[in-house]
Amino acid sequence: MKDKKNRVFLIGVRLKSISKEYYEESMQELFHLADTAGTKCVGTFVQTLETPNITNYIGKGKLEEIRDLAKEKEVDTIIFNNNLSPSQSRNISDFTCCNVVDRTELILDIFAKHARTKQAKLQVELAQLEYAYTKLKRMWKHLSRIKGGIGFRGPGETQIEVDRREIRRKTEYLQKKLEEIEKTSFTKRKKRSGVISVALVGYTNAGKSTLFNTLTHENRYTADQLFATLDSKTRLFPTENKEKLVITDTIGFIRELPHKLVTSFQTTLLEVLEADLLLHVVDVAHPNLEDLIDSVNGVLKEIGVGDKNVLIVFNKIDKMSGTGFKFLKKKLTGIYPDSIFLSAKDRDGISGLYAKIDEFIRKSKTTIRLKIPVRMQKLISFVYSNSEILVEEYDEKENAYDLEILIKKRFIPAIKEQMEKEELMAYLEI
Ligand SMILES: Nc1nc2c(ncn2[C@@H]2O[C@H](COP(=O)(O)OP(=O)(O)OP(=O)(O)O)[C@@H](O)[C@H]2O)c(=O)[nH]1
Ligand SMILES: [Mg+2]
Repeated sequence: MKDKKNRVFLIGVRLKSISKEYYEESMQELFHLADTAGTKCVGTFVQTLETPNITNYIGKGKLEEIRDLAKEKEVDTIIFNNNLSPSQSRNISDFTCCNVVDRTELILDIFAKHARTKQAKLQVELAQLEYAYTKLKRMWKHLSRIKGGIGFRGPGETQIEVDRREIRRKTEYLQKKLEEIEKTSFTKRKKRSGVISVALVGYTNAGKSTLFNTLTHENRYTADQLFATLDSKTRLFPTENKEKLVITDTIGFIRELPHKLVTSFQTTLLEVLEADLLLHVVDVAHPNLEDLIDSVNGVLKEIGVGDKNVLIVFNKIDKMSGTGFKFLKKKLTGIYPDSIFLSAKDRDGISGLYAKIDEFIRKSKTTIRLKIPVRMQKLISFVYSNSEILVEEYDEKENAYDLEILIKKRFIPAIKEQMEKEELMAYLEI
């Protein structure tokens, strides 16, 4: 979907177990995705089924209707709100003479369109390969089922094995390249490890980049599009008590994105993994915001974010008004006590965010005194690179540094461990 606008149909199969409202909203999201991908939607079809049709995903009658209308309306691509198996894609494409794209492929297309940096491009390529690999795996399962397994070693399998090997080889190559890029960002992150770091996370289009710009006076690209941001960016931003802080804007999440694809962005997401505080940005005007919060929490869990400090930022309050909003605000504050309401666009409520961040900084750092013998070089360099030295004296008698430092509380257990090993606990004053 590059130059000219493809005319598309959007197709969804709602399983009976899923509510109508939820599904309608998810079709709305598909519409937004299709629009972001640069297509022109000229029709939408939704069919409710007990289970998807194995051959065509949707019913044959519906597919006939789609085929006839596609011809009449000059539609060349049909986009599914579900993920299809390779054989389903092929069957539908053969029957309708249209290009068939499933939900994940559409998202990957947007990723490819929006990738600017080398890192983002590599990550997208990796994600595409991961998805191709899963599809091949499903195709192989399907083939072995229809051919009956025993004695089956036909060309189909051989080709799939060759393809799988090729994909694996390329995946490894891309991972290596990404690791090289990661080495440089690791050095940058290490340099900042004494500074409090905050990462913006949230559903795509929640307003993360807008908030990033508001806080840092940067001019990062923002748009009413899904996945406008693919690469992460970190900047210093001053707080009211002049404490140094870095903030990172990063890729948005979306529900039902296959697990593997998220991990392709692991390098970008490292900033999230290592942040001291996460600001989970939520579009408060979204009709299904609690679902979105849950899916973001699901992705955070998947990428290995444990029990980090998270502050929920309900954004876009300028779009809300009246008693409806008053009730919603009360309800949300009840569910998420550690939350804040603001508008990143017109700065309303921003001072409340600063106050919360200042409170977090106060809680997360502490002053300690410690005496480290000069021979403990490793501990000395750890302390010097991860804290702010307030007082530094050299004790000649003991050949040790006498220090007063301001340090993040989370580093204290590591220091304690080292001191314990050398039986120097008396040298530590917390
Ligand atoms: N009305 C209103 N619109 C906002 C606000 N914050 C962001 N937006 C709009 O919401 C859309 C998405 O904003 P972005 O900052 O690009 O969102 P994002 O979370 O970075 O999105 P991705 O990078 O795509 O994941 C843009 O059209 C913004 O102008 C706000 O406080 N109020
Ligand atoms: Mg963004």
